[in-house]
Amino acid sequence: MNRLIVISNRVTAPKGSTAGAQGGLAVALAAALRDRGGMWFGWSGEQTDQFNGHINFQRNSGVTTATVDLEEQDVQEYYDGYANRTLWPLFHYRIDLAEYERDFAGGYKRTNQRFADTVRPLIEPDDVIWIQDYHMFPLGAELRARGCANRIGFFLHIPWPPRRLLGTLPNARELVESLFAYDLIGFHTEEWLESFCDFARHDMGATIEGNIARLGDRQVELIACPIGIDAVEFAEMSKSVPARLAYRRMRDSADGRDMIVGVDRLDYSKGLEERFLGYERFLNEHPEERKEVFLLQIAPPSRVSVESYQRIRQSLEGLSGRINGAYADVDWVPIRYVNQGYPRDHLAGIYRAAKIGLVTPLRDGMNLVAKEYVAAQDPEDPGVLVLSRFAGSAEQMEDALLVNPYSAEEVSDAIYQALRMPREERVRRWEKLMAGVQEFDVTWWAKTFLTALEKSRIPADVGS
Ligand code: ADQ
Repeated sequence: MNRLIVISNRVTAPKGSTAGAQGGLAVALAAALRDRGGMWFGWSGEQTDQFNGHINFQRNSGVTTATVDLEEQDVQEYYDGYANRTLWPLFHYRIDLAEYERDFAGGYKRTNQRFADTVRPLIEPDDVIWIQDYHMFPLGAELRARGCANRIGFFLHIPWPPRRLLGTLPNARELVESLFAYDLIGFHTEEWLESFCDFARHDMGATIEGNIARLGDRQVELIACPIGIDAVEFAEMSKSVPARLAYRRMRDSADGRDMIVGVDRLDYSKGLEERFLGYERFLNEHPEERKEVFLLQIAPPSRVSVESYQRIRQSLEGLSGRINGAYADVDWVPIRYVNQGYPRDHLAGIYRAAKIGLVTPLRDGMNLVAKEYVAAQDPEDPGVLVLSRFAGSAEQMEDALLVNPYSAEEVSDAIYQALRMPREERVRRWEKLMAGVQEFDVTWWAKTFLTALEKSRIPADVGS
């Protein structure tokens, strides 16, 4: 089997023996790396005065990681700038928040060139290369320009925007053209894949036949390959001692009330404001339910140096404060709003204690919280997943209560329906959801993508 080189912005290979303490993605990629040998390359997360291309190699649990430090300007323009202020909002349909700055675009290109210069000497002729996510769109083309003829795959973890939105990005065509350097591009859903084809066809003049897109003398294969979680492991984790303790803590503090849970990075794409408003609507429309439920929203801050993230945080503080002020009683608070992260095993216990998992992003590439919530449930008495139709996971999770997250009425109705749902129906829905979560787990995802990449053609034209 050929060696595998995984390249992503941040490298999160497992450090200790408890794989469950890490995210599913890290677990799956680390497993593939252990099977095949190779390494995981990316940014260390550290800054240095001047970029020097020094690689820090480490070996943990059978996985080699290779990381480089970036200089401050790279971090500002490439990571905080183009990745998080330009591409992230645009690809989540928020052109109102997208900032188009030449410096960001320049820093993004420069940093990808630096990654290419640094990793190129580590690549052997038979290695298979797998690049992850929107931080690194042009990396494949940069490697080709350095004579790399290997199979190179790319996976996009976020949505692909509609062509009219993407058209607002200066140099959108250049960015998309660079993607034709890959042999295979993976998306979570058919919808994102079709949006890509739409732009490639209408704005670039590419031809699409089956799952192959052609542009000039280049061709790239496309695949919809939804990521999953490590389902068996997560279900096991929900029965662990820390999970049981977290479960007990929640049940005791709930004092007989039903808990609704939301768990998200604090990000405007996750629809947290709309979720609070939908819940407020529910409280308003069903006064008799008021003291029977509460919403636990766990939202650790992310990307704190970006202004739009500071604004959403302020707005949520205001909103939760207002709703609590309006509805709380001396012995009940409607929203418990918590800004910290929890270990995954605690989270599993919290999910299991919740009657409803409320997952209502406005746009999400996939959304793994929906899958984790399902995997953590008690098969005899499972909770109900309320899921946004605009999450990639909705394509696979039709047995959830699917809602339009922009409609406070729909969110309110779904909460009411979920609270009233008879146990038989909960079990029936959960069994179907769980079967999907188990079958299409994260190992399936990595295998499916890598198998397709192995089968894809060797590029004909390298170095142009
Ligand atoms: P994210 O936007 O980060 O990922 P998501 O898929 O929900 O979104 O993954 C979040 C992960 O962080 C989950 O595993 C969750 O358990 C964990 N997490 C969230 N809040 C936490 C907390 N308070 N404490 C501990 N852990 C917490 C991006 C895309 C998604 C896509 C993934 C994977 O935006 O659409 O599903 O990549 O491709």
